[in-house]
Amino acid sequence: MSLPAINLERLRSDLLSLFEIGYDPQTKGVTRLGFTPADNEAKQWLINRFENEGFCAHVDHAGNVRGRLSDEPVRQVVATGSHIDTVISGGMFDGTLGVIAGLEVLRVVKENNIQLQTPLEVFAFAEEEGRFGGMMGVQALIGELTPEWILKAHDVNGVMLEDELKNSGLDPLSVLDARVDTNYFKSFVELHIEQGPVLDTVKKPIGVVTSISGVYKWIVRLIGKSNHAGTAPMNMRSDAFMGLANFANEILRIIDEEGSDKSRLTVGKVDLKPGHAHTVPGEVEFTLVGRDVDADVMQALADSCRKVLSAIARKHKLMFEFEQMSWLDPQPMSDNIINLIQAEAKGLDLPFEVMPSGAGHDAQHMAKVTDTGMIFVPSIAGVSHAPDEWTHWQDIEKGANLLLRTLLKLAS
Ligand code: HGY
Ligand code: MN
Ligand code: MN
Ligand code: MN
Repeated sequence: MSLPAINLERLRSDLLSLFEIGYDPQTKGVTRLGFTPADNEAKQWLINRFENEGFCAHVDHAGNVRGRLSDEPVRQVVATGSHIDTVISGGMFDGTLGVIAGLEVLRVVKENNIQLQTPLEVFAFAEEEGRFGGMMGVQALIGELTPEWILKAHDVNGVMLEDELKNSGLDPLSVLDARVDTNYFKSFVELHIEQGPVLDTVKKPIGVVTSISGVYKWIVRLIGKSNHAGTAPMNMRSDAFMGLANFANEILRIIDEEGSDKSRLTVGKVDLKPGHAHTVPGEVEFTLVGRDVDADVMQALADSCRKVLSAIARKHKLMFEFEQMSWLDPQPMSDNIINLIQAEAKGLDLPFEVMPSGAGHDAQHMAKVTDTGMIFVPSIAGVSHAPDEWTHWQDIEKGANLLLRTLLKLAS
């Protein structure tokens, strides 16, 4: 009997439709920040898709969308999925591929009337991109959130998580009720684009992920003195921009001396205040995101950034402060899932690369509570978090079929 396979046309059609929600024809990118109207619209679209297929779906107290074949009570599930929230002006596949592939797996199970020992559940985890710091949806499921964090969390523009939850029809104080029992998850496998250049370089269609990079996110403030751009002598300024510029020039040295080839330091958003051409900026607020696959290296990077920023503040007569929005440790994947994915890839005659993930993923949290693995498909030229993020459809088909085979093995 031939083994069931995914239907690429259905997968493609769902990905293209979902891409329209939050799509900007100017930038050709999609923006669905966690708990914004576009994100909520995408969640409703997903629930409708599950229900149109005769499946059951709901949004839990933390804003995760969860879909299963039926709503009969279950003690344990084999889970899959990813996220449908995006960065600003993101691409078509980051997160959405894992969710839509999970929906397609449910369709294949139903149309082939496959009987499973353990039910499958597909998750679109809420707020994976860390608008408010961390990965809130999956962290709520595994019990990592506190009421204090929920009530104080805000985004880089000062928008409170609490308000966005209410605007999304969720009760901030019920978010913790999303927590599931520790043995609810039998295992979890996430299909995701690599978002980096490795698979495209080695020309292999599949990545088998061994570990996921850690990531910390700071909001840094350098506070000096606004002053007249014409009269203030250069040596009498407390110019916040010059402090940032000085730090920017130190980033590569910090990585050289404290980091590894997997280390990353990124300043993604900068706010100069007051922001007038004729005024020396008295304040700069910027995001600083540090990453590495090794926890000690990540800590060394953070310590060095703090030291360098303190020295720069003294040199430029500035005040330095920072807020740590999140610190997510690097996380190894489970050996048994890594081995299973490799075995199934061999069974499908798919060449694969065993590799770490430079990007963060929901799987790095799921791995704390259950056997977890990730399957990568190539990102062309390694581009992601940008409109020209792209993956060949035939690679998507290979990755989705490998996910199908792996989940069927885990659930049978
Ligand atoms: O930024 C990341 O690594 C992930 O996409 N949240
Ligand atoms: Mn992302
Ligand atoms: Mn992602
Ligand atoms: Mn991610």
